[in-house]
Amino acid sequence: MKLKIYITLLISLSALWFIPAQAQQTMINVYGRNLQSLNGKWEAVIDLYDQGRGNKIYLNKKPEGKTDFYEYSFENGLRLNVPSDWNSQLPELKYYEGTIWYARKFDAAEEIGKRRFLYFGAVSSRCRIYLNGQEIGQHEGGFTPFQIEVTEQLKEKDNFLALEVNNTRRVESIPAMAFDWWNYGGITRDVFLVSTPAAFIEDYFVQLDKYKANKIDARVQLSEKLGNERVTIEIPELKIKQVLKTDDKGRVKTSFQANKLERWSPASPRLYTVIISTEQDQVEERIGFRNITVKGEDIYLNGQPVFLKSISFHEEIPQRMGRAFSEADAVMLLSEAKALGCNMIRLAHYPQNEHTVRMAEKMGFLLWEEIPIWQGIDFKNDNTKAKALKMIQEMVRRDQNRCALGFWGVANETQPSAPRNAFLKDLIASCKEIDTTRLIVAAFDLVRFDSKRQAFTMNDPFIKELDVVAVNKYMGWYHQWPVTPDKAVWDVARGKPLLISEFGAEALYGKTGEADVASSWSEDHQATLYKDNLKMFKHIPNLKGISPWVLFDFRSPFRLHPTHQEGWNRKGLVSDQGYRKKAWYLIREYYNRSN
Ligand code: GCB
Repeated sequence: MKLKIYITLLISLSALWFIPAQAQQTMINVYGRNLQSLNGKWEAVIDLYDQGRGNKIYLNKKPEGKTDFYEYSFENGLRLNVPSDWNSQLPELKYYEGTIWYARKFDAAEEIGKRRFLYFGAVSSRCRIYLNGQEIGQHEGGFTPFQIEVTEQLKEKDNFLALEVNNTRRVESIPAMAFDWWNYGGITRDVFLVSTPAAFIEDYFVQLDKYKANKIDARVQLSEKLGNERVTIEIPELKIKQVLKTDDKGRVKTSFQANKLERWSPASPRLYTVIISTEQDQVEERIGFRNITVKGEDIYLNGQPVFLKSISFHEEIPQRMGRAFSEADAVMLLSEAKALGCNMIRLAHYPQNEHTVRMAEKMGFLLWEEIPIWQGIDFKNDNTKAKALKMIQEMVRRDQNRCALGFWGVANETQPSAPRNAFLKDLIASCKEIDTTRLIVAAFDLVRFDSKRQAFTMNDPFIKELDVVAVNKYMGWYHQWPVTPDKAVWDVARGKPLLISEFGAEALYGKTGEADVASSWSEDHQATLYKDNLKMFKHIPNLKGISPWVLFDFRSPFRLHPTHQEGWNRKGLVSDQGYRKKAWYLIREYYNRSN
């Protein structure tokens, strides 16, 4: 009997050994931890026909005997920067869609009693991770972070870390087969080796109560289910110190008064140092506090109705023709939005890197963050849904303490159907498992002109699930004016706040032309179209914000015109070279006026 148990145990243990771990739940605030950066130059091998895995390239073997040979080597070949996309690093990788192997060696000084994790800010769009010859994890989704514990596998010297990275578009992926931005591949965000105590502070949420101006809600979760552990939450500038004991699940939950609190707002982006500690661990970061709510057709920030002067950008530096990844990149993108007079950014169309989110908060922008449920998603596929539910949790978890985040976006331009409705409802539920304080929004492209009623209307039953309704409406570009802009009556999503989440037109910087001819691709036409749209906005009774599309020209294989587009979406208010177009000045004036 005993022998049988022993054998069963042995079999199940050996089975476990061969199953690669899925990436685990990520720890909160990785930038506040004890880190070793693994950024820098990595070796790389292009593997268009996916031969590397079969060849066990991740073993990184070298011939020893006279008859040995290996049809690969990571040495003396291609070297790629991490973080960065691969497309911008080599002309032949510009359009590359497939697999590239990345590898690097690193030492990791022994830290007795500590746990070690590999943390990836994002790898686009799926990967398998191998450490010292073993597959240790997989991840799918090119815009959210993941981590893998490597305490057992790590050596003091000469660790060999390899990643099999693939960016092939797939029907069942998110996004799916076609999308209006560049399909950048690679290890596009920071990579760290993180060191923590055995039981560490895995997760915490410290934010203002949704409705109260000075009541802070906090919860902390330890990595282990340890009861009766002391957890301290401190906000020294507010003279707050809460000492609590964990329950038997390793959690604490509390609310406390913060009477002298100055709330965060775009005009005054006040942040406080918050320190969470246990006997073994301590994490700190700057956190802000604000209330964001909806009442009727209004959005309230700190109890005051607010008009959202937003803009969108992709995670791309146009001049570099590559992904944005650093704090300096974040400053460049956000400074242009600041100059425009914005109080909000719609991060298009996926969670962008943490540098951007944190810098936006510091500089005073509200944020709308969304996962890339962008047209063409296979809503009937349960696997796709599982990926979406995980992805939204990865996004919400990472940014749950950023008070700048006011809006979780669940979809962009989806068409009503029972499977879509069920999918998006589950997505909202998945988001709310973590955070119920932000406003839920989705962008639709379903506004039509009803000629009988002589009004713009929209029919999508899903809007009842949302706090804020957003519409992308390209009047004068994809849609012709049925009436003059000053006569355009809107009856869309009445009873709820409405945002125009996209409008605009393409213009090639420096091109002059007829202001009423779309195919002039001129700044003059773009400017006229902006003027017309701004006129129309006056007649949208529940309009609570606008977000022109888009701040910068961005690269997109959608855009086929050989001279005016050249693989660029030219709807930017700022050109690919960083020059402001005429329409930029119109929006700046509009934003400066509408205080
Ligand atoms: C849209 C999409 C956006 C596109 C834009 C365009 O409606 O949401 O991702 O880039 O239109 O330029 O066509």
